[in-house]
Amino acid sequence: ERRVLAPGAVHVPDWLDLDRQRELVRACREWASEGPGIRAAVMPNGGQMSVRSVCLGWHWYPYRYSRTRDDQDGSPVTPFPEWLGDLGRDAVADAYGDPDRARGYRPDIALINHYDDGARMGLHRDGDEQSPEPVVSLSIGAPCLFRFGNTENRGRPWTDVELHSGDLVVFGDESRLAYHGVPKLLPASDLPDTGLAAGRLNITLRVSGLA
Ligand code: MD3
Ligand code: FE
Repeated sequence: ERRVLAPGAVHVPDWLDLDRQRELVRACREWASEGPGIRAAVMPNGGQMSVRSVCLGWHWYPYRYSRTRDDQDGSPVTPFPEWLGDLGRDAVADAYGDPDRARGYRPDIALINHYDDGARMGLHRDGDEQSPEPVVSLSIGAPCLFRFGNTENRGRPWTDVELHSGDLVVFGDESRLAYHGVPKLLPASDLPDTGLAAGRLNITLRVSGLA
């Protein structure tokens, strides 16, 4: 099942089977334990983000990318593994129903966000990548309310969508620079046993366009 949210934005509910979700949780636990660990980024105004995150390939901190964790201990970022790029290509092919569209898709960044019950992400645009290639979003664990806005401003119109464990969303074309956010997690009942103890995991794959 594919749901087109807007031109270039496609939601594929339950795309990841349970084995894939468990494999990703295991990998994220490993990545989160390397170096300085999984941390909440600090905004230029001094405020801390409520999600905790870890990056592969390129390290993001507000609002730039670096090969080293410049806002933490300066250590080199964890490499982006080839198998994750393969997963991203499969995701783009399935979401757009077009293997040709996916053939040249080579993500080199993964941003892994963990939300605990109170965490949220305000409406923002992802503009730090130099490439217009799509963003692949994978959700695991507790469901959330995802707000998909317009490309002009933080206001209406927006569409509220529930994202559940295993869901894929691909954001490309005209939707690549749309405002979006996560107003809240939703009550978790009957969650699949992914190995995630609590909260929600979101993995986004991106193309940096950086050398
Ligand atoms: C729409 N993450 O990491 S994923 C982020 O669920 C981020 O953790 C949210 O926003 C999360 O930047 C939302 C969905 C998402 C990701 C990137 C997008 C939607 C997007 C880029 C462009 C448009
Ligand atoms: Fe974002």
